[in-house]
Amino acid sequence: MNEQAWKIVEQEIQRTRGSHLRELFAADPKRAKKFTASAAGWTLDYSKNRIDARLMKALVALAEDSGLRAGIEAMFTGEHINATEDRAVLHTVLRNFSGKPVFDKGRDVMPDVLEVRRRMADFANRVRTGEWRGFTGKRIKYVVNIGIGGSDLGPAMAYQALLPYSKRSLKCFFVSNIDATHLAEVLREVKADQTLFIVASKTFTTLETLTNAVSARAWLIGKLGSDAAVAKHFVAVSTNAAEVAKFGIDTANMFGFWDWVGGRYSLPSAIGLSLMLAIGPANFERMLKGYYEMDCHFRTAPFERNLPVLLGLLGILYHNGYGCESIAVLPYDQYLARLPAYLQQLDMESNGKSVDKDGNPVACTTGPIVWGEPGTNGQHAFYQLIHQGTRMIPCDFIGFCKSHNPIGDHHAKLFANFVAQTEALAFGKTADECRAEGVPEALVPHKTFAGNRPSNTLLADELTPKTFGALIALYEHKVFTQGFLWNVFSFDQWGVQLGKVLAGKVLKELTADATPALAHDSSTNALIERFRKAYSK
Ligand code: G6Q
Repeated sequence: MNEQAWKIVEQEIQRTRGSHLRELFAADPKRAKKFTASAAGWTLDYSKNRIDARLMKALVALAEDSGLRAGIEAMFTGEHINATEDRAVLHTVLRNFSGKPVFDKGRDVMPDVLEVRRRMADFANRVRTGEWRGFTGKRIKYVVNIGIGGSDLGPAMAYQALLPYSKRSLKCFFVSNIDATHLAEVLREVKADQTLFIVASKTFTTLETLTNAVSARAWLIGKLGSDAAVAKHFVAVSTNAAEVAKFGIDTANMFGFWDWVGGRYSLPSAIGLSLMLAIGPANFERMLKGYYEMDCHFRTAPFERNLPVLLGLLGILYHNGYGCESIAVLPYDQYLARLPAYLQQLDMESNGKSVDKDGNPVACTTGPIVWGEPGTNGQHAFYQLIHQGTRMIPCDFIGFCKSHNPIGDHHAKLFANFVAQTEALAFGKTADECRAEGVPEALVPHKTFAGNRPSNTLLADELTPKTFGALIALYEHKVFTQGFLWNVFSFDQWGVQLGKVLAGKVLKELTADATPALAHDSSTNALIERFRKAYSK
């Protein structure tokens, strides 16, 4: 971070540290209006944060003086900002509706992007209309996406989020874990002659995905009695045509993407094929347009009104200014139940870095711990700690004015909880208020709420493909903003790569016929020996 600008932020934090949100709201009736900004169907009310105008100005100056504007342009224009892999970071072109070219290594990438999307739409339409049939001539009723990490979390989360827009006669499942239970339980739910498997893997070398895909293929052939069935029941999404062909999937049934799409940013690419099958190409495009609207906003809006930049700066305020280690994401919408898990990967894999772009240890902590559950469930579980625990946990509350399921007064009750929680966190309850309610003196300390606990409220009219796309782009760019200010490389993931090779050696030792000479520590050796004994029985 720009040291000079950060010093000023710190001074402003010192100045405002003693203020309570109760006083800040009382002093300024226009506070909510002052600290609200909107874009792409979303309104961000950030007034219930420990901020005032001067502190916000200092934060915005931090972004400006750190060169964020140029950083954003570098990403959108295809500079190789993923330097450790020497790659561009161009997930934004997957939803570029400007009609303008975008270049990587001197080549316009837009024609390829549009061509893959056209092929995806064509395929999705054929499956959805029943033109594409299974090996025995039956319509496809089940789609099983086999992938993990970035090739799973996005489509799985989005399928659930956009269920109201999906074709209900087509059911999607997502298999990721190498634990055979995951695959086995899904296979119990589907019928081989009506199932389409999508093997989704950027590299097409990931152990979990290939193991699951091989087992799924054996199951299918076993059920349908012919190797020829694979052509009608397996398609692939990958950047690696050679490995796809080696696996036995005709590359005519492969949907490609490119090394400049990071796994956790790949939902709008062909990795979203299962989602497109479910919601149809038109809704998929509406989702992309939501992403695009937020992209344009991020690229052009002044920082003081720029939603991703504001979210990023407020996160930095708490993370680096107040030492908060985690943030809670609390969607008040059951359809967004998997959003916290998705954002966990997006944020923690991108900014969980401890060296800066020059390879030196970072000067400040990076990457918050992201967690959460949908409201109101979380209220009956972990909110206690947020309200009265010893830690400060900034929260993002996400909600909608309208419900897809307007049954009775459910939605008003949900919304009442959504709003009331942010109010209670901000204002708390004083000891005097407790006494006025007749709380016995001995219980007053237990029933007092300090308040002054920060939250953002993100509100849209309705969860639609468009507002959904805009929401995901908002968080992508928030993560970009923070990674840029922390001066870390947000688009590599060497820790994940490490995991991909670690298990290989142990696997050989677990399954070797002859007892291997084990040279690990005594704990690891004992665990391997115990497994070998049980495995050989
Ligand atoms: C995402 C990560 C990681 C990746 C998975 C799956 O940004 O790189 O989660 O998506 O490891 O990788 P493949 O798609 O190559 O199978």
